[in-house]
Amino acid sequence: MQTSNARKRLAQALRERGPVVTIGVHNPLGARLAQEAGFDAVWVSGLELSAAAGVPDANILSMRDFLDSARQITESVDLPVICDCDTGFGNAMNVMSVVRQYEAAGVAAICIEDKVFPKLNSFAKGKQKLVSKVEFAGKIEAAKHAKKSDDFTVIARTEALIAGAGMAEALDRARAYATAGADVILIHSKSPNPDEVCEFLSYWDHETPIAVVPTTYPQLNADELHERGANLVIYANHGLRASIRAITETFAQIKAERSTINAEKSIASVARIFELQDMASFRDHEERFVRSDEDEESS
Ligand code: SPV
Ligand code: MG
Repeated sequence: MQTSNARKRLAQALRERGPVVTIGVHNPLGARLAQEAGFDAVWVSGLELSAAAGVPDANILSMRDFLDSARQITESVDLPVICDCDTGFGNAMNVMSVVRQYEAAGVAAICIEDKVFPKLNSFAKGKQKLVSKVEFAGKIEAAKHAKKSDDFTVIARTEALIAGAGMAEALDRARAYATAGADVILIHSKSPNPDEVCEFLSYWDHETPIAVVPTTYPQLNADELHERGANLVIYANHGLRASIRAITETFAQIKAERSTINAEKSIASVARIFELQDMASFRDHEERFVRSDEDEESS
């Protein structure tokens, strides 16, 4: 169960400048696997939530859809939960409502990005349109104004490099968002190598911690990114990609062999599912609390 402790832990780790290493999830099962693997936090990915629903990552799912998933995940793990909130689902007023609801749901952090609504996933071909710097700074100030706890983290993500607006624009926006009160700046990049992100990090001259999403540039590990100035490293979608590969192969094998005899060797057992559902404590509680008149008569 998520508590204010998890929120505090994340805020503290960021104050100590990390590295905080987090992995993308879209449901409580993924979050439990992330917790078991020892990640510092989970990233509730808009791409993963959308893909799991079978729709593009383009604000097809609603804020309520995202929030419902965030709440379920928050209730299932002790880890800090960092939620991708796309553009904040509207203008600064929508952002205020988002912050109030996500904070009430117990999440540790939200991330909003400086693109127009509806957004399109950063790796999708097509125009990536930015809102103005002043408009987005207003959204960050609104988020900070709406939050109740000092430990609730507001991450401002600039898509300037994604939109092809250049390094100077990315830095200018990041500085403006830091000045507006963002707790973390996320610099996103779709470059096939870490050079532009490292260049950004080398120029960064604010105290505000930096988050990176090394999806297209896996050449540097989390510690190497940290050495270059990144404080929060988000492996945004690797669980989803691992599961797509595993399910595709297993389904093909079972279909081809018309049997599960070989597939059994490479898939999780039912006992493992029960473990992840915390079946043992369920059965323990069932034993203690579920009673009937027949039990009474037989005792
Ligand atoms: C997500 O995981 O939804 C993200 C990261 O926002 S990305 O897919 O790289 O845009
Ligand atoms: Mg996203």
